[in-house]
Amino acid sequence: LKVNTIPTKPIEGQKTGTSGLRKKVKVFMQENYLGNWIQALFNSLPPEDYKNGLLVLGGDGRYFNKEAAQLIIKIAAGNGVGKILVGREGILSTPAVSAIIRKRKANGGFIMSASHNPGGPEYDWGIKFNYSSGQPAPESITDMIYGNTLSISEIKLADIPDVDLSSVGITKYGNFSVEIVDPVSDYLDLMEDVFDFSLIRSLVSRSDFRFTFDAMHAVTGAYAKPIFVDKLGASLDSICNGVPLEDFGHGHPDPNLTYAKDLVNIMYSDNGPDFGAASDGDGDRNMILGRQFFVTPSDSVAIIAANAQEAIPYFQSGPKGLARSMPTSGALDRVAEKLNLPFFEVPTGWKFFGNLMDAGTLSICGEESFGTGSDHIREKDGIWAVLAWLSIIAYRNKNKSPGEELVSISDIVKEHWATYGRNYFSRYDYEECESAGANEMINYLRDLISKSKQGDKYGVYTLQLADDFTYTDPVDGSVASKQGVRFVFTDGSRIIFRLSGTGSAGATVRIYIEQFEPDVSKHDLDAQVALKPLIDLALSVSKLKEFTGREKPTVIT
Ligand code: VG1
Ligand code: CO
Repeated sequence: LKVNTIPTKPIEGQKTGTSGLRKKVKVFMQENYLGNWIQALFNSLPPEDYKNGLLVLGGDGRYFNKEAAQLIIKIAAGNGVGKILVGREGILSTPAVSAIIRKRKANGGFIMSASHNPGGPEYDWGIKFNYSSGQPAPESITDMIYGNTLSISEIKLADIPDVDLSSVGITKYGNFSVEIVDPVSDYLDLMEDVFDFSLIRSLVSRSDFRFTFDAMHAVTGAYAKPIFVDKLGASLDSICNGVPLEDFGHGHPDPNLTYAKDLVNIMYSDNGPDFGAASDGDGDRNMILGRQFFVTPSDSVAIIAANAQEAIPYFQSGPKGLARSMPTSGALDRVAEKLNLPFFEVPTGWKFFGNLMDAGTLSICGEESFGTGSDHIREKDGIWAVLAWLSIIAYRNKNKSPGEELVSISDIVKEHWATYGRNYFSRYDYEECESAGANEMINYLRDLISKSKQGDKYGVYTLQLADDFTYTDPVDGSVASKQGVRFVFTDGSRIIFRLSGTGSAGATVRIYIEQFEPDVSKHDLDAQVALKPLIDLALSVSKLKEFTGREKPTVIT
């Protein structure tokens, strides 16, 4: 194998955020931009992690993935990787990459995606590296990659032709080989191990249960038909926007109430389906809707955890432990308490769950940002969440004869609230603010918490604690600081502020608002109504309008 050494120079700003490196496509298309980062990654890994090793490569089908795949394959070969497994047409969802790394005992893998960010020549591209147990690379590695991007001087590029990604099979180039794999089969095998597919089929194929899944023209388009239609008996027309497109059909593939508007309209129409779900660009997020009913992601993970043991074979001996990211509501905490399970609160971003899973103390976890998953892999998993919900509903209805009224999603959620209380939750996003104002606001809040003390009054609320969240990983002792400014009040209410680490332009401010309501007679309020006093408090405490000039959020979930 001939390897060419291409001279290069460092390029500023290649620091990884919450989940990989994300920039506008045009930034990635600059000469050597992607090549520098990939080479810096190899410069950061110990040689035994890749020399003659096995890596996985795939992505969400967005614009620029095909060119990027060819470059990544050549740099991998140039650095002495033995074999690379690539999803056909460059397609692999994030959860599928994690599953394949684990199943094939690969050293790691690349995911070409900017997740829920829009795609196309004017929009975003991104790259993420996952490690040998399928988890996103820890900060110790991503920091080293960043360091190496600042001193890089050459890229090692194998002199091989572009690889045909369109059909399954192995091609050898000296002692390097490329295997194109079906994007679905390993992942589907895993789902069949985790869930009872015949139980789910008994629900999905009922004539009195209507299911709809919106793939948002993103990567789950490749998975939805083989899984929901071919395996589980859903009708073909239950899949919407089921073909992955390079620009996601001009959409914003983020499954929430704002960007998945088509699905929301279907679910809130008269006589809509019983179950609606959507997933994001790379297939790791999910939104679950019942008929005229929205399940918040924070409630979703709590309800899955509470019902997992009876409805999902993978959890038949009960989950080992539960965890959520800090801004996610405390609904899951109450389930952990009742089931007497170990419980963890980690910073935003899936990479913090992996160590706990590897240590055997965590099975089910989630984030408020439409991320739910378990230790079957080391990423959040959109289709897994849909299958988990279908399992719970199927289990609850398995003895119902045709025509008998089925237990619905809203019945299950309301029952859960009656048992555990309801954690009202909402997130306000202010996207693409001026960075300077957003940073000043966070600095102002940091200053405020340093001066505040327990017992301070904030309107009707009394302060329990205010801090900038710090997490010490119980497994490896690593510390992540400045993970979000939080005000926790004595009744358990919280307001939290952080800046997004996944945007590609300006700064996105996120405000998270939560209030616990034990009283069943107050569980039927609209979250915006129930939380109004706290939302007003969050806006006034942060002086958000003053700092950012924004009157209204761009997205409310
Ligand atoms: C956001 C979410 C976070 C999630 C991350 C990656 O990060 O808040 O919970 O883990 O996206 O999700 P941030 O820093 O923008 O708040 V995905 O679907 O992009 O892999
Ligand atoms: Co995603």
